[in-house]
Amino acid sequence: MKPEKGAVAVVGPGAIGGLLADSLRRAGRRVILVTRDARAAGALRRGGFAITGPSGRTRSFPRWEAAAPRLKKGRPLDCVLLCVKAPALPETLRRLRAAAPKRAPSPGQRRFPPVEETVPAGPPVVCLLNGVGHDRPLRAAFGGRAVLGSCYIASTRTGPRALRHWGGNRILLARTPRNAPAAEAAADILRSAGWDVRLYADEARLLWTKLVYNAAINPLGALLRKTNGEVASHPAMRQLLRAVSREAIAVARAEGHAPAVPGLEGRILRDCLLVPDQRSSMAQDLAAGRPTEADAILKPLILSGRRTGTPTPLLTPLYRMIKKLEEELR
Ligand code: KPL
Repeated sequence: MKPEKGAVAVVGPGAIGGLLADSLRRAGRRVILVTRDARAAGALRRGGFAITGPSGRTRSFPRWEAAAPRLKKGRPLDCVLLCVKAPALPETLRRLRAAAPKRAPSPGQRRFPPVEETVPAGPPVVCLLNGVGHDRPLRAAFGGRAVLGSCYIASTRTGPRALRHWGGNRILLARTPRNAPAAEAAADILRSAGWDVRLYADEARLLWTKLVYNAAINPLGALLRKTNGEVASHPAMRQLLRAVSREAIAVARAEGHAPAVPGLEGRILRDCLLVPDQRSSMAQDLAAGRPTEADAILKPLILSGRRTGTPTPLLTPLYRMIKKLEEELR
């Protein structure tokens, strides 16, 4: 007999989390949305949210099961998707640790590897955060259940309860000797909801490739208040996009994490043109007065540049300008 599909918790149902939640629900999963506060949870329970897909068709999903600010102890889960932004991670980890969900493996089901004493056994915890530097806290919190990854999905929050998915459906997950069963289980769950999931052995390279991608696209769109397509189409902005890409690629190479994608500079440009109306997550955050991911995306590249003697004449001022605006808009 086929085991019944268990529930998936989506922590941070924003532009990416909401999209993943919607796809899992349509694939027949019970999905629990975990929001920052009780008010947001209440709004989702009552009103749900609407998603406009790449074809322009809008679907509405009212009546979500939302549990804020934490998951109930002992609720059986097949997977936890951590979709919060980098600045919210420390607080989110504290909340999750306080109510770590458990799932006892049933006979015939994949077993999860032993984890640190302080960490209860449980479902894979997939983290699709932009930037680097979150690997340690995640492994400290979840041990071999932590699955780090990157997604190449263009999605925008167009209103408090509305999302727009412009395109892209690739998710890369790192499968290491320590987390292999969790990574494989998570990949199966996401694939069953229609995502193009690839497992990749070199976690650092996977994260640094997305780091370069975000460092090139996000700050420019945020500072210029332009969509990714506008940045890539305007001759002067495109020149800058290319130059920032080259700078970030040089830093990643010097750090020993050469991009996993050949010709990344051209790929960045093409991807921006493929989803011309998408605003980067940093542009969305800055416009909404939220803290951006500059410390997780730009700062590590600047520090690495200093360490390896790789100049960062563009990344450094971009970082400073974003931080200045962040401060002013707070
Ligand atoms: O990851 C993104 C982001 O906005 O953070 C991309 C894929 C670059 C889309 O803009």
